[in-house]
Amino acid sequence: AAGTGRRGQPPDPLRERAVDVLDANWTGASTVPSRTLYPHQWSWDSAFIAIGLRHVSPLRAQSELETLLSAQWGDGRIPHIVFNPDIALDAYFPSPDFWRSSTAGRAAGAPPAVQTSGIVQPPVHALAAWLVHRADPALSRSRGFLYRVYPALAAWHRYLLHRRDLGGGGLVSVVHPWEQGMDNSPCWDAPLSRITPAEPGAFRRADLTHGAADDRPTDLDYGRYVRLAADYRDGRYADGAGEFAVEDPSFNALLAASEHALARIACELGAAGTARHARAERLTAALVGRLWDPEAGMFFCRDVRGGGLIREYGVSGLIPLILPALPRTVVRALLATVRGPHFGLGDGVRLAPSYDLLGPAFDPHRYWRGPAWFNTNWLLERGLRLHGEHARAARLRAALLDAADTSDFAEYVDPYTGAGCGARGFGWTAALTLDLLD
Ligand code: 9YW
Repeated sequence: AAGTGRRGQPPDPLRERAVDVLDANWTGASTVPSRTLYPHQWSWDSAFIAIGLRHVSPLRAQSELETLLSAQWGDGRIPHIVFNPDIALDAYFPSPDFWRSSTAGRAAGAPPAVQTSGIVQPPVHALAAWLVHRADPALSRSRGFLYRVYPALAAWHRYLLHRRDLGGGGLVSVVHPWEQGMDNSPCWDAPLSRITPAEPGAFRRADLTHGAADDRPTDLDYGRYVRLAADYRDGRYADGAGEFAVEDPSFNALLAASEHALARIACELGAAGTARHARAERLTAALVGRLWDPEAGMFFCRDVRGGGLIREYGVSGLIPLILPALPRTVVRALLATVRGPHFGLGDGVRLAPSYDLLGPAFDPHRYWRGPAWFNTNWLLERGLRLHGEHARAARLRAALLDAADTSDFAEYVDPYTGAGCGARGFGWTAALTLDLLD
């Protein structure tokens, strides 16, 4: 696509560079988040990547989601990683020989021919499928795209709602910090502190070969991640028994948004979407009922195995802004928190940090403990627009485009300086740049 402008416009250099990143990360059937750090297919990355790819190649965007769904398990779960068999085992840890999906996951219906992880990631997929369809409805209809993905997406949501309501209040629990996607967020510190870490000698981190140690989770974090994942695997990926179970605002808000999208998909296929819209509204009400703290004006995580609400201001608690049925009082209070001292959006920082600027654990460079990420800010931009905050949304959009440009599509950036951290040429950063440009 290099050198071509959109709709007769002159070529936009940022757009061309974003397209180049997605081309470089494309493997033929899906897109890797990063050639160096993450050389396989990741679940929520692929959803965000498809949302951007639809502006370049709706066909590739459809394939991205179809490839992911072809690795779905019989119980409905969409695994967080689909491994590329051509990549060396030691390029990423934990590798397929750790997860052992085709044997340990057999009872849960893991596919026999493709290797995957056994945990999940946030359900952005139905939202992505709907947006991809809308980019080229004629192509989508001619390929039966929605007709084919709808049952898989419905089974995915069913898995989450039926097997993962570990708190019994109508919300989904994550059973590992990697499932929520914000790996080392301070929100996990309390529930993780109860987990006995795996022995340091029992595994070898591959991430430190490509990423700076100061920008990454610590060895102690990794010991606990490994312990939790190994226990889940050794229990044959059955749900309910694990020591870690947390209801997270972002994960559940994305499920509700995707349930609204699934309702639209059902309508497009000639069925009624009413029951799905109603379910999305019930999820929204459960989010408010179980995770909203009116005094703080914030959604918090709930530690299902322990101490109730975890009063840490993680960016996850702002993501419910994407929901249309959020009560007006909640919207108003949440918007004040976005602008207030904990996140400082538009007043101190141009991009929302992943964690509380005032929090004792805040670190502007360490992964999900402070840096600003593009996917969470893209979601916030949508939320601001949805609730009529157009000027704020426009400023956030401009800041995102600027940060993507100057950081060379970094994985995350210092929220104060915009300096890039982690991998460059990062998949969802490039994809969401394309979406914002269109
Ligand atoms: C890891 C791929 C993934 C993202 C997660 C992010 C990181 C993997 O990278 O996790 O090995 O730490 O936290 O959200 O999907 O980009």
